[in-house]
Formats: sequence, structure tokens, C-alpha cells
Amino acid sequence: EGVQPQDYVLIKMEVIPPFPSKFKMLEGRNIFLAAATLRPETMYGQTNCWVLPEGKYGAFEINETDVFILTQRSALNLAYQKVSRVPEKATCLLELSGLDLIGLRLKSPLSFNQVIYALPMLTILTDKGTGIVTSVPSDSPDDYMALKDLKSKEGLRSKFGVKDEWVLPFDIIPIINIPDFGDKSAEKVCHDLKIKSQNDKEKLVEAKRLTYLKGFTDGRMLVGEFKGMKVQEAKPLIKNLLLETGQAVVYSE
Ligand code: A2H
Repeated sequence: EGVQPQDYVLIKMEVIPPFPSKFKMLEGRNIFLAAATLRPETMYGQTNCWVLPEGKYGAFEINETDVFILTQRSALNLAYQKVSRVPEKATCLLELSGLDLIGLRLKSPLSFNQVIYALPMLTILTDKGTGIVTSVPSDSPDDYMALKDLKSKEGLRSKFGVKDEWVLPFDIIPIINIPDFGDKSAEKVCHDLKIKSQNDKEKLVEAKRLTYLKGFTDGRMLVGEFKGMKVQEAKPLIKNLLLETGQAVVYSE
């Protein structure tokens, strides 16, 4: 971990009932996959959620009604940050693996897609954020390549039991314009750098560097309540909207 603290927004991606049998003991509660993002202004363009198939996750009690699914490490951090009902204690109700999460139906804040699915991403780090990542392929090179891999490789889908209808109908949604990169900046940069797959680590670092800076300084919102506004002005407004409406919480590490 770096020396500078990283401030994330945890997006509460609600699991839509009926729950799978493994989740029976959580019946009657509101269950959320808690995705850590640095780009809350991109949530309009979500196409899916990412989990690490072999990752270890848990369902943690946050308060009387809410349960968050995330890594144990991040649940403990959250408890110390007093988001949890019992400060400094993280109660794990159920241990889960990433494989248990693949295929969950989700309803996520601001998303134009009303229902999205939890899908496998092989490059998720378990020592960063919550181990849950929300996918915005228009603006994130990692998300763009991981979704492209799943769409183009039938073998990858079958390996993880991913149904075609969880992936194939979900197209990239333009949400931000960047003068030099257009309305689908991640696609353009991945194409220009000739990135082959989600495992093309070095080139993806470069793609992220290019889009992240430009998106923040020159990007403009194409959609939503702050349409037409510069990304750097809209970002704190959208973050506050998500926090004030209880659709997200802050998390730092
Ligand atoms: B970002 P930083 Cl649109 N493993 O959210 C891998 N990646 C993770 C992660 C983990 N455990 N936890 C969070 N992330 C991703 C949106 C987004 C993001 C866009 C564009 C760029 C971008 C939608 N995905 O990140 O290393 C999350 O994806 C570019 C870096 O802590 C989170 O924000 O700086 C970002 O990486 C946090 O990365």
C-alpha cells in the first residue's frame, strides 16, 4: 500500500432477490456488493460488477438491515471507520468465494442498466479496496478489456459458468467526452495501444495514465443531472449525491 491514503467511494450494488440457496441465512436483509471506486461520476455507464473468482469474501453485518459483501480486510477497515454498527468489530455472517458471487443480479446506483450481473475479472487485487469493482467499460481500460475478453471468448465464459445473457447484451454507454479521445475513451486508448487482453499489464498502466488524467482535466459529462458540466466540477457533486441519498459510503485506506 502507498504512503498517501486513498479515498474511495463504496458503491452499494444491491443484490436483487430471490437469493441463491447459499445466501438463505441472509433472507430478509438488504445485501450489497460494496464496490470501491475513484470515479463516482462514471456510475451512469455501469455494465456489470467484477469479482475475483478465487477471491475470499465475506457477508458482513453493517447495521440492523444492511449486509455488505467484501474482503475481510476491507470489512475490518470499514469497522474502524465507524460505518459499521459495532465500531472496531466486523461480524462475518457468511464466508463466500468469488465463484459464489458470479451471476448475482444487481441494482446499482445511477446505472442506466437497471439490472447488471457479477462477472469474473482475473486481475483484481485482494489487498486494494474491497475486492469488488464496478465496471464502466466506456472510461476504464481494465473494465473495457475484461468485458471484451468475456464477450469474445466463449471458453472463458464457460470456465466460470457465465451465461451469454449476463454479458453479450451489455454495450458500452458513452457518458463522458474527452476532446482527444471521444465518447468511449477506454475503447480508443486500448485500440491505439493495441492491447490484447486484460492481462496486458504494462500497456494497461499506460492506458489508465492517459485516460485518467485527461478525463479529469478535459472531460465533460454527456449524461445525468450534471450533463454538460466538466468532470472535475461534477465529480464532487455526484459523490455527495450518492452519499446523501445513502447509496454509497466513503472508505479510505
Ligand atoms: B475505478 P487505485 Cl471508470 N483491484 O472505478 C483492481 N482494481 C480495483 C480494485 C482492486 N481490488 N479496487 C478498485 N479498483 C479499480 C471506475 C473507474 C476506475 C473508471 C476509470 C478508472 C478507474 C470503474 N471501474 O480506475 O489503484 C476501480 O476502478 C483507474 C485507476 O486505488 C477504482 O476506480 O488508484 C480504481 O481501480 C482504484 O485504483
